[in-house]
Amino acid sequence: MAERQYTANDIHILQGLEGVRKRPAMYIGSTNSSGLHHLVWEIVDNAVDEALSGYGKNITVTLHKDGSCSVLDEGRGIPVDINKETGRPGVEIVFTELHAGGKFNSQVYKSAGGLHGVGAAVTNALSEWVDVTVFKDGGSYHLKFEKGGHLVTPLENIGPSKKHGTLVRFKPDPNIFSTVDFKYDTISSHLQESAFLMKGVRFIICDERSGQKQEYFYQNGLVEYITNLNDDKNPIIDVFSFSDVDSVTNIETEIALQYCYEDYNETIYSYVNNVKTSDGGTHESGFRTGITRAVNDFAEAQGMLKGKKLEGSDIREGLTAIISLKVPEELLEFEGQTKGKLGTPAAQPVVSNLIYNKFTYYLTENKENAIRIIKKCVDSQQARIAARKAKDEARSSKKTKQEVILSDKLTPAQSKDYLKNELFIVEGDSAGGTAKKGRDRIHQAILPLRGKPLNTDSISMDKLLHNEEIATIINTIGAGFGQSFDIEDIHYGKIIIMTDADTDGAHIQTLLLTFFYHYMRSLITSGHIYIAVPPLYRVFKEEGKKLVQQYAWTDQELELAKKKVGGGYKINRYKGLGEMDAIQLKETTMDPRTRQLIKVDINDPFLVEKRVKILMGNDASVRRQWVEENVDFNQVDTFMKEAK
Ligand code: TSJ
Repeated sequence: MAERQYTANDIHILQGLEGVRKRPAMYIGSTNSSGLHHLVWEIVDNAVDEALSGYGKNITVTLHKDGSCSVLDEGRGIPVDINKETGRPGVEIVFTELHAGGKFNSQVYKSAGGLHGVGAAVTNALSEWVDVTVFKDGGSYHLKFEKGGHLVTPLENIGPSKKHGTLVRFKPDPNIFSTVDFKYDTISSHLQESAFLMKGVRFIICDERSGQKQEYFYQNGLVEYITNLNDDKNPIIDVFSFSDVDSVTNIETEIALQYCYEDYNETIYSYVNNVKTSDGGTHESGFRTGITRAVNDFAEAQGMLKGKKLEGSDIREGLTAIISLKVPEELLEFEGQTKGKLGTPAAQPVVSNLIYNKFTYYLTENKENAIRIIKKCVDSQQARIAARKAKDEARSSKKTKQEVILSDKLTPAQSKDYLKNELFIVEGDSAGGTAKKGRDRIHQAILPLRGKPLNTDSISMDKLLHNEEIATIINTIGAGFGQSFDIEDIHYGKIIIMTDADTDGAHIQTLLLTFFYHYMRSLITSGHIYIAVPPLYRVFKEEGKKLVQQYAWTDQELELAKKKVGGGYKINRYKGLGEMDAIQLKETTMDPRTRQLIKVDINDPFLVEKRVKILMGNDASVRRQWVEENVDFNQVDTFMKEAK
């Protein structure tokens, strides 16, 4: 292909990509591990759109040894002909113009929701290089970009091919991201989730770094999604599922649900145009009101209620549900900081009426199942009423709360402004003592855990509940647990797990998280659980009477700290919290002005379930291995750093 002149248009485009490099977080949310993986989702979304248009059933993601990632589809291939307006090939435009994808794509439902949908140009802007090969019309075509989107090899025909499809390989720019390590588990579970949502599309992941490989293909979509989520539970009914297109709005709704015994949580995941809506929205609230009305009306008609209506929470206990909507573009509205909440008003009555009608019909047609479900709901209702009564009695009795529940291990905070208070759950008595000295006594409370009982490999969740340390945690938090957990009663706004940065510490973290996940889930979902991040190094030097020092949390920061402190420095390598004195612990790990906290943000259902299953399982060696491989103290794809 002939060389082109540099035009004003090219300069404009480079400015656009330069803008992405200047403010990456505006486009991909962050530059940590979560942002890194957004680069993959952008590319995969394009391949998925092609598959959903009916072209190509297989999508393969490969993680290469050189740190690059490639995505291959079997679609029509990105157009390579010259666009009249710009004089440039379509494929070049896709990778250089922000939001260019839509120009070519005439689908009704675009997978653009939330943070997704910013386009392949964003991945290009944030990559060291991007290599694109298009197979179509009997030929193969290639082009390559480098250093944030500079076209270094313009489109050329590189010979005949019988294939059709698109292959995009890119290497993220380490100058942009705090980590460029693609996580197999993160990508694998994202692809599995996509496969559940898009029945008939096969997703394949190959990790050439480790040799791991997995294929996901579900002909029964959401039914298999639920079955998978509940595979260690005791179901009350077979999965109930249906789909419908609303004739007025053209909103397409697909729902699958199942009730299980011995499960006191509700697990509801919702999606819009195949993108997860983590913060719910109008479709989820429609689902809630609709199913509540259906069960109440049916139970009342059967004379099973004795006058007392069931509350929504009674009806959702033990319920697992997936709600997947396809909303036409002109009706799409997202809300909230992360755009993870559907705002489309029409979705509320559409979903509410649909679930009401379908579930009422189901209950009528499946009497035995209906009775089992309603019994379970009435049990929940009675447990809720009993818990409330017990609590009221405790309140009106003479003893103050403090007298009843405070453990002698707890060093309490002085303030009664509960939501401003912080509870540090600290590994080990000795670190607990240091934390006690370093704390802000007004707002920070310290609860030391004796490492040992939590630390043993053989501990099961069941034993954990009878564990004295856990009982103390339950009492200290002050809001009950399991069925009777009431987040309104928590005594702390932040609950901060503070352990050594080693395998034992990781194990304690995961045990506690697993415990919270099962018995106080709303603590996690409403963002009250945090993990403290102690530094790994202190670099210091005494200059006369002056102490020059820098803390470092990563090896990268260590190098920076050495430079900042300058020659003649000494290094402390902290192997545990116990090696810090109270002042050091305060300024690095506890003081809100200087510490780093990781907010536990469990967003990925499969990573959570996988983690929980492994941690709850009886095989200690599998568990230990998993913890060693997966619990990374800077793991920011399942945990989110506190915004500072
Ligand atoms: F955009 C991208 F680079 F990220 C990307 C796009 C990455 C990958 C892996 C695949 C794709 C992609 C795009 N696969 N298939 C397509 N299809 C089109 O761009 C296309 C092809 C033909 C026609 C047509 O109307 O003939 C229209 C479109 C949108």
